[in-house]
Amino acid sequence: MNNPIYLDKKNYNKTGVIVKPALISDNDIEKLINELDRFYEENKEFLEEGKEVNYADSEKTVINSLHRLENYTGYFFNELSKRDNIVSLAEELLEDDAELISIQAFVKPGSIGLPAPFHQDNAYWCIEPANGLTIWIALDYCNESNGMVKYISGSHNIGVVEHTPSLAPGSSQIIEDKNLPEGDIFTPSLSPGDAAIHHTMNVHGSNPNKSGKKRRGFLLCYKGKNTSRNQDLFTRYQKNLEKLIELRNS
Ligand SMILES: O=C(O)CCC(=O)C(=O)O
Repeated sequence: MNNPIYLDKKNYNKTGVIVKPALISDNDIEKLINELDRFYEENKEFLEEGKEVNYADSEKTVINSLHRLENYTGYFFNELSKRDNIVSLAEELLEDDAELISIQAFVKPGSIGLPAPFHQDNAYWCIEPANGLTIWIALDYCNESNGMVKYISGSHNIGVVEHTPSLAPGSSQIIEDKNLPEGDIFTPSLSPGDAAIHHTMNVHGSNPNKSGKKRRGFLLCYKGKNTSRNQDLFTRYQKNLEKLIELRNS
């Protein structure tokens, strides 16, 4: 493990989410944006809709989210996922060595950016014990007005919440309103380069972006080394995803 850095871990343990200002620089942001564009241009013909890319418009011209970027190499985002201060931050919160589980980008466009219904990430990751986290890095000013992620404080401590299959692009499993846990809803206001970090069991989601401003987030997801994937649950999730994509396209 790398040297731990100071962080209000007590608060993270209580709420399941914490903000780390200025995690990456302006230069990093510019590079990331350019590299996400390059990635899309180089791979767009082969990307699987529903699994690797989701569009905000029916003409499929405006990207809403990119997933499974960890399966590609040679981009700046691979380098960033290994950067010392970022891995140390993950390790301090995980209290374990950090292993990258996925790289994603929710690059919600202005006016037509899609919502992400409430969910727990571990409904998708299926890791046991549920020791994982997402570092959500702002590439724009992000707040309630442009659909920043909202987190239910303390919800990572209540166990698995029932998820329902959903046709929402990028969110194949959601928590219906009637099953939402109680707790204060926290929507951080981030400047470009700041990060919001949430526990894999934290219930979170985001509203549509109806503002005229972009709301782009770059996500690095890590799990503790001492966790393993529950293959039965993961296979079930993947099969459900296939069925939902078929339904969505029919
Ligand atoms: O960025 C968003 O709007 C959604 C992010 C999300 O669902 C996640 O971090 O798991």
